[in-house]
Parts: sequence; structure tokens; C-alpha cells
Amino acid sequence: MSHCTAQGFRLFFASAVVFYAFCRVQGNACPKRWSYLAGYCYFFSNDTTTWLNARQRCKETGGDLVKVTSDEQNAFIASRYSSSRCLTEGTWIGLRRNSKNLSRWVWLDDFNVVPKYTKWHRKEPMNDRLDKNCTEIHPSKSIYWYGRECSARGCYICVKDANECNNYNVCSGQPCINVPGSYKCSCRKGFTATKGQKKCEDIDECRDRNGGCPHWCVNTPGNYICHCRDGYVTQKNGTICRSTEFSTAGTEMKSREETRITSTKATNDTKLSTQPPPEKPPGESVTTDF
Ligand SMILES: [Ca+2]
Repeated sequence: MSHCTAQGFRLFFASAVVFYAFCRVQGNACPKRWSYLAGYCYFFSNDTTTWLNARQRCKETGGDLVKVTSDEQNAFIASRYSSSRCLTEGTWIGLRRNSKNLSRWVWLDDFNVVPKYTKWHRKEPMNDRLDKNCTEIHPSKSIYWYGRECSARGCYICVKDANECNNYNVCSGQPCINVPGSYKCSCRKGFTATKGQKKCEDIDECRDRNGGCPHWCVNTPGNYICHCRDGYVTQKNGTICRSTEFSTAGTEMKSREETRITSTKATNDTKLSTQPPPEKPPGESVTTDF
């Protein structure tokens, strides 16, 4: 295999892995036939019904008719109908005339909130047409919105929160908390959450005063291990390293040494922890990631 062929194969393989991982992550956050965008799942119907029935069907899935709050979202939902039979149908969104103030429009039941974002066609909404109290998009016409009789039949778009915690390894194996439009990682002891609480990263305890180890500190995922150099006995999980010469000596000598270590422990530990170990502990590799 030539160098270029091998490089090309590796590139293709890496791309396939990234693509597979992306699809797997995105796919698990939403049910089948739903599409993911920015923390939410979207369902684009192929059937038609009235605005009220459409909303009821959305609620039965745990969602509601879509609230459109940005150009990005509006373009997303319009583009999804490019190959659908609903391209030539009106498609319901969650905006309707406020029954308490007929010159106002509201998203679903937010009667006291004036919509900050709308994308009306330049002739819409026709507030003299009080028979047109619901809102549709019509992708084959434009990306703009139109008022329509609520009793007409249209396709519809449902939205509900994406459960990112269904994704594979989303918090690196740590507890995941699903929240509307997002998720948070609840990191176990020995791990810390990255910015936005979107991942858990191992804490390298060895970076802080050598983890309190007199000799070697070996970082592990979620923990660390103290090791003593050859010629020393590990005590108290490696927080004390005692010379084996004294541990095998007579009772009188051993007793003196333990007393000496105890009485001078702070001095010895400080002195040893500031010195790099002469060699790495046998059979161990220093881990900084997982
Ligand atoms: Ca969520």
C-alpha cells in the first residue's frame, strides 16, 4: 500500500468514526422520525389536520406545536419540507390570535407575552380577517408566515425537549441530568465539570502538591495512587514511605525509626515531595486522561 493510499484510508476511517459518533449522539437524543436542533426534537407530520387537533397530537407525544423564535429556527423548519408532500400544504406552527385581544398574536397559551420574533409575510397578519386566527408556514411559497382559518387542514410541526442523556457516554460515564433545551453533567468525586457542565474531566490530583505523596503520585481516572521508591515500605496508602532497613531491624531500632518518622514526618514529606522521583514506579503508567 502506498503512503498516500494508507494516509487516505486513515483519513476516511477517521471521518467515518467521527460521522458515526455524531450520528449516534444526535440520534439518541430524539425519538425515531424526529430531528434534532439546538437541544430540541422536531417532528414534521406528513398528515393534515386542524390547528387544534394538530396541537393535541403534539401534546400526546410530550411536546407541543412549534414556537419559532429565530431566523435560524425558521430556516430549519422551512428547509425540512423541501422533499415532503407537505411542501404544497400549509403547515401549522404554534402562533395564534389572542382570543383576549384580537389585534395581538400569541404563542400557544402565552397570553401575556408579546412574541419577540415573527416572520409574517408583508401582507400578514390581516387583522381585519378575524376568521384567520391560526398561523401556517408554506415553504413552497416563501419562508414567511400566513394567517389561516384554524379549522382548515394543514400539516404540523411538533417540538419537545431532546433527552441528551440518552446519548452514548455523554457525560463520560458520569450521571447526566436532562433539562429543557440542554443537559448537565453531575460529576462524581475525583472529576470536575467542564464549562457549561457538558462533560466531566478527571482531576489530576498529582498537580497539587504531588497529591500529598512523599515519593511518586500516579493519577488515575477519578483518583490517584501514592507509590514509594524501592527500599521503602508503603504505609497509609502511600502517604508515608518507611525505610525497609528499619522495618527488618530489631525491635529497638524499629521503634526508634517509627518515632523518628512520626516526629519529623512533616519535614521529611515536604523535603521529598519537592524532589522529582529518580525513576517511574515499575509497572505503572502515569495517566492524565481517560
Ligand atoms: Ca434536554
